[in-house]
Amino acid sequence: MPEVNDLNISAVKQSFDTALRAVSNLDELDEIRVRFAGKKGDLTLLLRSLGKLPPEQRKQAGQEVNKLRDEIENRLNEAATRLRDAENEKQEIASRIDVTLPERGRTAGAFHPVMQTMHEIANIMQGLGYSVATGPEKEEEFYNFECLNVPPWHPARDMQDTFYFPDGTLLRTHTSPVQIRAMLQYGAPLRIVCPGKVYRRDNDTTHSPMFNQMEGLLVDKNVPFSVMKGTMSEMMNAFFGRSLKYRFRASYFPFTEPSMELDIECVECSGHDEHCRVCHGTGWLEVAGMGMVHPNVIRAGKIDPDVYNGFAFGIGLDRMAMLKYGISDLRLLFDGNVSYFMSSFEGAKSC
Ligand code: 2NM
Repeated sequence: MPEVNDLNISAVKQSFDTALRAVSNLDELDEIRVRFAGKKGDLTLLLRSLGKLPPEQRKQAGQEVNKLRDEIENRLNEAATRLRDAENEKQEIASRIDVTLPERGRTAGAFHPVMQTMHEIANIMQGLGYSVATGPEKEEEFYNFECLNVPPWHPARDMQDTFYFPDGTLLRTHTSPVQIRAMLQYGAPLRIVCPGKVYRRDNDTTHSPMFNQMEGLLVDKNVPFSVMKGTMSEMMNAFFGRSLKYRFRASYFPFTEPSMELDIECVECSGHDEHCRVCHGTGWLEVAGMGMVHPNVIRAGKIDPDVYNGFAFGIGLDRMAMLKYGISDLRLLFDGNVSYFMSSFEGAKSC
């Protein structure tokens, strides 16, 4: 049984001092409060044992224990305030936004290969003085066929080839109607390219019911055939980034006379691979149709065909994108499955 005397009081004071100095958080402080100021704590024991002192010592010892109790309580409260402030500050610092951190990386979006191709060719043609013109995808038979010298009995007008609406309008089968509209709106001379979506009733491994076209039209006085050939070859050279071999073949379109088709050397094998998957061993790729614009078409554009002539061309942007970017299957351009493109990460682990 400890006796209440100077030694015991100062022993409690000393162990409180030591304990308080070691405290680093509020939980530890609570333990100390229980140990010293709690119901069964050291101070209570001291107070209880006062009764066992001889009466002449009791008063002084009582005063000292009370003094110690006040001191312990004050210092516990002080420590609580200090620790609470420290913890608040720690939390506040942890939740602070560090504006000096570098920004998180962000992956940039990318153009679809067909749109990339569309922009590349439009830019090339703008370099040759052409403007870009656009028009409606839902068209009138008049602009899509009539003005283009396609007679009503022509098989291209057939329900089998064209999407018609019940009211007789249709989804344009080419962007040529935009060129008629441009001739009517701007007259001659004229240099335009018309990129955009076109629609045909076709759906197999090499044909999509919607595809992208770029047509071009130049109307001026005394436009020679050679300008058409030079324009087409320069355009292809610029697009593929090298000087290619060309082959112009006689062809037929209702809206041009004479008409040609353009073959370029195979961009995959240059004619050196008899098993080439792109040219199938022919060495040539059919890339464009063109011709000198038919006088009836010039006239439909309200331009005098005795004063003005010109040439026009059409190219399929989807096929151009596939050739330039090595895309082997047309369907890859139109479905949302990107796994084909992800396979270009060499050695990537598939999980
Ligand atoms: C082609 C082939 C040949 C063409 C004709 C016209 C217009 F409207 F000026 F008469 N635009 N595009 C044309 C000519 C298109 O695509 C294979």
